Amino acid sequence: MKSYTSKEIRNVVLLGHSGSGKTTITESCLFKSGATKRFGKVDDGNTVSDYDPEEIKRHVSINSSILPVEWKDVKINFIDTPGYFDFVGEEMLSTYVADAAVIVVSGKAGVEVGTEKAWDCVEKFGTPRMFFMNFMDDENADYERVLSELRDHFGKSVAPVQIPFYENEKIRGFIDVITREAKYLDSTKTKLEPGPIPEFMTVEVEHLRKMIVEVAAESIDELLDKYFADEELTIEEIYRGLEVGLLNKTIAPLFTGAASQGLGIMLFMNSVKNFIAPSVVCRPEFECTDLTTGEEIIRKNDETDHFAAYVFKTISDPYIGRLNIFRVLSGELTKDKVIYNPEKDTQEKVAHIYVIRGKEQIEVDKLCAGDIGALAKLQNTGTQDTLCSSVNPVQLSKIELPEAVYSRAIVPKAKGDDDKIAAALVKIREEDPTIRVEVNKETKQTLIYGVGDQQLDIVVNKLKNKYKIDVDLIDVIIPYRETIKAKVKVQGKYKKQSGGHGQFGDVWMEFEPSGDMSKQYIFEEKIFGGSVPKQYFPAVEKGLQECVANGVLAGYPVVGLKATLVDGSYHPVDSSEMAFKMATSVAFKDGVSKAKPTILEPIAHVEVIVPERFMGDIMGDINKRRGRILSMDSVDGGKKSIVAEIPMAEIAKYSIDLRSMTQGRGSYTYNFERYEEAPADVQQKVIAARAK
Ligand SMILES: Nc1nc2c(ncn2[C@@H]2O[C@H](COP(=O)(O)OP(=O)(O)O)[C@@H](O)[C@H]2O)c(=O)[nH]1
Ligand SMILES: [Mg+2]
Repeated sequence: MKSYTSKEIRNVVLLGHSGSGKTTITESCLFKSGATKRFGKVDDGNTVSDYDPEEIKRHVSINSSILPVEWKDVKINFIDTPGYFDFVGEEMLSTYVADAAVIVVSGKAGVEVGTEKAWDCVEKFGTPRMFFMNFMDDENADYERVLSELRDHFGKSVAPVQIPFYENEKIRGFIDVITREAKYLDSTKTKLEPGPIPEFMTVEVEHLRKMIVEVAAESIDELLDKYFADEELTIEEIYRGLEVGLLNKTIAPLFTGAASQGLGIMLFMNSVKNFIAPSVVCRPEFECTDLTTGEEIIRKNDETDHFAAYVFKTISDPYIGRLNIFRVLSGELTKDKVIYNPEKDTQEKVAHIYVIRGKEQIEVDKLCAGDIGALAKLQNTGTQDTLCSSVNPVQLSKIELPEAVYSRAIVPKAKGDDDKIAAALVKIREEDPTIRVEVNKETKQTLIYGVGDQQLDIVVNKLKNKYKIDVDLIDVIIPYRETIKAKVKVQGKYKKQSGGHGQFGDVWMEFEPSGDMSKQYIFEEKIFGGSVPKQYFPAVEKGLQECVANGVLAGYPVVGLKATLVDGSYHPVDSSEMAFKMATSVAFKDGVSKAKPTILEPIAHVEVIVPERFMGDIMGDINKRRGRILSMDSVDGGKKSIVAEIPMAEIAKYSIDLRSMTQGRGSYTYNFERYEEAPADVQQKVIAARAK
C-alpha cells in the first residue's frame, strides 16, 4: 500500500446499534474498491473486520477494527466498532482518533438505543457526523419514517443527500440529490444503472436540493454572496460548503443503501471523499502537554512537525505477541527509529511499521501525520499511551473510559491455575482497558469487573481458547461484618490437667461497642493487684486479635469491639501465654454471643443516570432494593441523576437489571460508603448461607 499524506487521508469511525450493518458496509467498501476479491458475510464469519474467533463464532463484532479503503486517490481508514453496550470503550477510543463519524441506522428498525449512544459519543468528542440508512432492500424498510425519527432525535441538521425512490411500493433506485443523478436497480436487484430522475420525484428532489444548497451556502461567505445574487452554485462549491457545514456540525448528511447488496456503497465512498474534509483540515492540530515545560502546546497534523502518535487499541495474542495500533498525530514515523513513551518512560525501537486491514498486517516504510498504523513487539506500550520523539516529549490527554461496575469472581476449574489466570488477565486487560481485576484480600476471591456480562463472558472464552485455562464465574462474596450492641462482663477459663504440668488461664473481660467501626477492636486492661501478671497481657490481646477474624454469628470479621481485661487469676506453674490466649477465646465466644451480636452489611453510594421517562421505574426499583434516595438532579442531555444509598448485596447484578429496565439507556457508578446493621431477615439469610 502506498504511503498517503494527511491531505489524502480520511479517518472515519462507523458507529451505531449492533446489527445495523456497520461491518457489512466496510466489507462492501473493501470489495467495491477492489481491495478484496470476495464479498464476505458476517453470518458466514468471513468478513475482513470480524476476524476474531469470538466474532466468527457469535456473528457480531466485539472489537474495533481498522479497514483502510483506497478510493479515488484518497485513503479512507474506516474504523468498524462493535456497537454492543459492553464494548463502548472501543467506540470511545475509536471516535477520539477519528476525523468524522458515520452513524449507521437500520431503515427497518429506525433509531435504536445504539443510535442514541452513537450520537452521545460524537457529541462528547465534537466529531463531525453523517448518517447511513441501511437495509433499504428490506420489504419493511421505511425511509420516510426513519428520516423523521432521525430528525426528531437529532434535529434538523439531518439532511438527505441521497434518497430512494419506489415503484409499486418496491424500491426501484436511488437519487443523488446534489448531482441530480438517478440510479435504477437492475433485474437482479444487485446492480444500479443510470437513468433519468422519475417525474414523480422531481419536486421532492428540487426541494431537498434547495435545502442542502442553502446549508452549503451558509457555511462559506463567498458562496452566500453568490447564493443571494441568485447565482447557481456549482457541484464543487456545494461540496466545499457541505465540507465546512459538516465540520461546523450544522449539517449531518444522510446516505442510504443496502450494504449486503452493495447498493449505495460507491456513492457513499464518493461522498466520504467529497464531504469529509481531509484529515489535516478536520483535525489540523492536537493539544498536548509538553513534558519538558509542563505547558499545553499545539502539535500540527502535518509531516513537518515533531513526531507524536496516540495508541488507541492494543491486540495481545499469546502467539503473535502484542500489536499497538495508533494514529499519528503529527510528524511522520519511519523505520529504524527510536521513539519514546513518556507514560512508561521507556524508549521503544521501531523495527517494522504496518498498516493493518482487519487481521492482515501490511508493511510500509513510513506513516505520515493523520494516518493509522501499528507497531509490533514494543516493550512497554499500551492503549492510551502517547508515542513521541524523545527530544520533544509530549503527551495527549487520556479519555475517561466507562466505569466497570459489573463484577464476578473468577475461579479456575483446575487447581493451581491461579497464577496462569493472573498472567492471562494482564494480557486480556491490555486489549480491553475497561476491564479491571482485583484480588480481595479478605474473601481471597479474584474479582473481575467489566461494563457488562457479555464482556466478562468473552473474557472467559478468551481464557479458554487463547490461554487454555478453564474458569467459572461465580458470585462475589459480600464482605459482611459483625459487631455487638450491648455491654457484658464474662469469665473465660482454660484449664487442663493432663499428665505432667497442666494449662491454666483465667480472665474476666468486658465486651462493649467501641463506637469506632474503622477498627476491629480496642483492647484495654484494668488489672489491679496483679491478678493477671503483666507478661500475659500481650497473649490476651493476641487471642482477641485472632478471635475477631471470625464473628460468632456467621464467621465474618468483627468490627467496633471494645474489650477490657478487668480481672482473672493464674497458676505459678501451669499458666502460659498459650493458656491465656485460650482463656481469652473462651471469653470472646461467650461474651460476644451475649452482647447482642449483629451483622453489618456494606452500603454503596450509587449514582444512576437515566432519561427522565425512566425515573419512576428506577426509583420504585431502588426502594425494592432497600435503597434510600438522597437526591435527584438534572444532568446533561435531558437526563436525570438519582443519588441513593443501596446495600451492596442488592446491586451485585444491577448493571444487567438497569440495562433491561432502560433498554440500555441507563448507567450508574457506585462506591462503598459505610457499614450498616442489616435487617433481621437479611441477617438470617446470611447466617443460613454461611452455615452451608
Ligand atoms: N437485508 C440486508 N441485510 C443486511 C444489510 N446490511 C447488513 N445486513 C445483515 O445484517 C446483519 C448484521 O450486519 P452487521 O454488518 O454484522 O451489523 P453490525 O453489527 O452493525 O456490524 C448481517 O447478517 C448482515 O448480513 C442490508 O443492507 N440488507
Ligand atoms: Mg459489526
